[in-house]
Amino acid sequence: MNRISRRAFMLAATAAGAIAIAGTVAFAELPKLAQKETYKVGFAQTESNNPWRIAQTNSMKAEAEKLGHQLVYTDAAGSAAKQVADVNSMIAQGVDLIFLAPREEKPLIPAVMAAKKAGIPVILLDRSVDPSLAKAGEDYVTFIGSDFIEEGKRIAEWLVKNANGKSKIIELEGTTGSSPANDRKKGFDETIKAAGGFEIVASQSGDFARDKGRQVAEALLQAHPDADIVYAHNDEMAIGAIAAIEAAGKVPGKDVLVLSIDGGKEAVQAVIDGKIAAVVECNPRFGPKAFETMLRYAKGEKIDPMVINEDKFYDSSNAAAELANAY
Ligand code: GZL
Repeated sequence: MNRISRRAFMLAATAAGAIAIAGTVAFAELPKLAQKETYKVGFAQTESNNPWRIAQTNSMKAEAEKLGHQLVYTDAAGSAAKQVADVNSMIAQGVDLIFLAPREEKPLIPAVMAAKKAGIPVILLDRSVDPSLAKAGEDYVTFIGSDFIEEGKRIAEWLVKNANGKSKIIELEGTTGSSPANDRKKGFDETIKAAGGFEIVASQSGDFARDKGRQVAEALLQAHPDADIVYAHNDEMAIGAIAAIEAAGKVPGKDVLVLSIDGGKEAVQAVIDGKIAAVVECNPRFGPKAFETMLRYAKGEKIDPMVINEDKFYDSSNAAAELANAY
């Protein structure tokens, strides 16, 4: 404290709503964002291993460029530990705000808290963190993304109406510990259980990946030859499962119903081709809403704890008409 007295610093820090602890300042309140022409913002992406993530990244980069903001982009290549390091690097670079798509709900908590302590606001995109460990409006500004429980519920409700006697489900889960995997399972499983007449014969992670999804589907189809439904938490695993079903000498859409979430062009085309029965969209085009939310926050507007993206629904009734709009 050689420039100003310690007492003056403590008074200033307290007035700013921060708690001065043992000489360092931990922000008790959410860091603010000053209004200015352009910003230096971080986007800590979890990985780029599928069309959904690539579409999300492209949307963020395009919007940043359109608005003239500097984007510090990192790709954690599927490692939560690297994603934490990526966020810490952005903090060290002194970015104004961080957009974070946390790979898993718990390991990214230290990164969220480190940004808060450094006085840098965080907006969660697409995936969330464990709400018992960090809260919107207190530790980060908001979560922008889909309602994953609703996505699982919607695909289950479609199945209940259209199963036509099929009832034995293989569930291909997304990345273990991620909020989309946790909540798509919760929404689907609870709805199926309440409806009655179905059995989830196996449920295993394919890590949101096409080849892992195919391998897991192959193993589970062999272990459960009576399975006649595959519910995949994303298109990549659904398309992998189609290959597994065909490798087993069965016809997707006829012998085994395939259900998915994401709604990319390849999956919507598979609906047209009769290989996927239904897909709930999970819109990856975050750019406009992400930066709009950032600017609203800078203006001091109250931001809801969750800013939910609306998701479309595709089945044989609308897939052909909607294909052009799919990402
Ligand atoms: C969902 C997103 C998921 C997609 C997958 O918001 O986190 O991650 O559904 C992607 O395709 O890997």
